[in-house]
Amino acid sequence: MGAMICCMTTANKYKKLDRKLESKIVEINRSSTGQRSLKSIDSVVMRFPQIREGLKTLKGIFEEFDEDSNGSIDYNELKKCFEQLQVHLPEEEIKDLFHYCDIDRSKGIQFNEFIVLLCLIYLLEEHSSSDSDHVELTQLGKIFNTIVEVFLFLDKNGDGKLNRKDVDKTLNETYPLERSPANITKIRFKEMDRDRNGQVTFREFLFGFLKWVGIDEDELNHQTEGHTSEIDD
Ligand SMILES: [Ca+2]
Ligand SMILES: [Ca+2]
Ligand SMILES: [Ca+2]
Repeated sequence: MGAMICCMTTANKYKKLDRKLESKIVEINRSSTGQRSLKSIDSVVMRFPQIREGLKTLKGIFEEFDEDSNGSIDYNELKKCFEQLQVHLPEEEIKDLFHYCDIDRSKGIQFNEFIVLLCLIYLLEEHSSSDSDHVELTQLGKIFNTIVEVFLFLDKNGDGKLNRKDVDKTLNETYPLERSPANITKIRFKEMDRDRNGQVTFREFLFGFLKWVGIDEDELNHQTEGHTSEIDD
């Protein structure tokens, strides 16, 4: 516990962002009641190919902004990325987002962290008045909306975070069998809850979900740490 004190300021900033996202999710939840297309884990899993396709588009964007092709986007590359996507945020907020998404503290935004970052920006900026400013982000919106839908499917009480008990209950209702997708999801849930407090925030969910969809294993992620890419295009 004592060791945590040194990270308090950062932790507080994370909490602030967590709360911001939480209320955003609650807001989306309220406004979308009655138009849910996901009714079971099966219907969630059936979306995976579509989500993977969307992620491929994102991979292209990631590579475009990773100017030195070292497999991660550093702070300056991120600032350029925001400029291009016409995301206007104060320096301080960009810094916070950068650290908030650099979950492995590797001093750079890797592909999975980049997806999380864009998704957060999309959610937090979505309803800004000048919609035409965010053409690219809006195009990406489809995939982010789907991810939010999955989250809402699991967030039965609609409080913007996932509780272990609720998730287990939901999944047992839909799938009582042991080797069911539900059981796999339970294991996933455990993985998602990074700080093991029994709750999964949207950020925790996003990282876990990307793993679940399979971007860590498949062709989307050919990160070669320590090597520079030999493919030149
Ligand atoms: Ca880079
Ligand atoms: Ca990182
Ligand atoms: Ca947690």
